[in-house]
Amino acid sequence: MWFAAEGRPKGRPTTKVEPVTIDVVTIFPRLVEEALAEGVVARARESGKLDIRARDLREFTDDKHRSVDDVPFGGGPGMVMKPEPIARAIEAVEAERGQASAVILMTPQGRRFTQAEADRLSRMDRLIVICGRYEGVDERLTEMKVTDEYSIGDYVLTGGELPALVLIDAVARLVPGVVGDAESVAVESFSGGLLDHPQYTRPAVWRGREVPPVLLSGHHAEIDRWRSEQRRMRTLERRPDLLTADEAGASEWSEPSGANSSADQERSASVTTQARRGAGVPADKSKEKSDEGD
Ligand code: 4FV
Repeated sequence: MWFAAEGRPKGRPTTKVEPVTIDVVTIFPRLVEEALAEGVVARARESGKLDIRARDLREFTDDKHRSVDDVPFGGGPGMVMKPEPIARAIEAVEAERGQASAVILMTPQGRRFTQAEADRLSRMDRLIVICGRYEGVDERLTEMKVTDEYSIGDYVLTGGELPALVLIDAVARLVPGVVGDAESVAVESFSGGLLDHPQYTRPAVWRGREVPPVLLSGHHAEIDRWRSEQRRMRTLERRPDLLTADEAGASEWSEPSGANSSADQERSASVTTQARRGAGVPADKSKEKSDEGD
């Protein structure tokens, strides 16, 4: 249930009456509990903004070996997680908490988990997260019960617990009131689709290395300008895939007055060309110095 205080800008309500509930179905409940026992997420659990519980999958088995996996039909290496224990775990959680807003399976076959997805999930009331192990989960369970399959990256882990913890951490910090200063959640990497600007703190000179003077200038407009240029340049350089074609195209933003050294100008020119290539924008011949140097 959301409760938006009068007069607050539309958009993200500031307070939530009931806690966001997240139930994690796993064969290693202690691993999950340990990881959620420190820091911002632990404090949010104590303050009742988050109600996160690890559910031991073996409690939902009915054979004396409490088995959660079996051999794959069609043969092949490894084991597959049985559908019934997972289905019973989900149904038990929903009987206790009400129907889930989303039943999430962490798997390399899922769509890539992103900040936008974290934002979407953080607006929901009840999440159930299934942690796969072995070769994965029986497909019939996924078809019957799972609403969202997410991958945290194109590599294979030994289990879905760490991906589940990544998702929980990314979602939890977006729940209103979990991170003290909402401002820091509002402006950060990927919010606005760009990488973050470089950060500096005291001392102003560290081992002979200075902080960019603009940051010590007190000119907030100049500082904001420098930071947004840094965000754009870094994104062009490191993650042109994050930029839409015209953003990469429009990267020939006019040089800020003085904030950037000639080195920066040089870099941005070459960066622009690279990025245009990265973002699949045909190279602008006139700009490019041909290799023949004519
Ligand atoms: C994974 C990933 C991942 C695959 C086999 C668990 C493991 C085992 N999950 N993003 N990458 N899962 O590697 O989400 O079942």
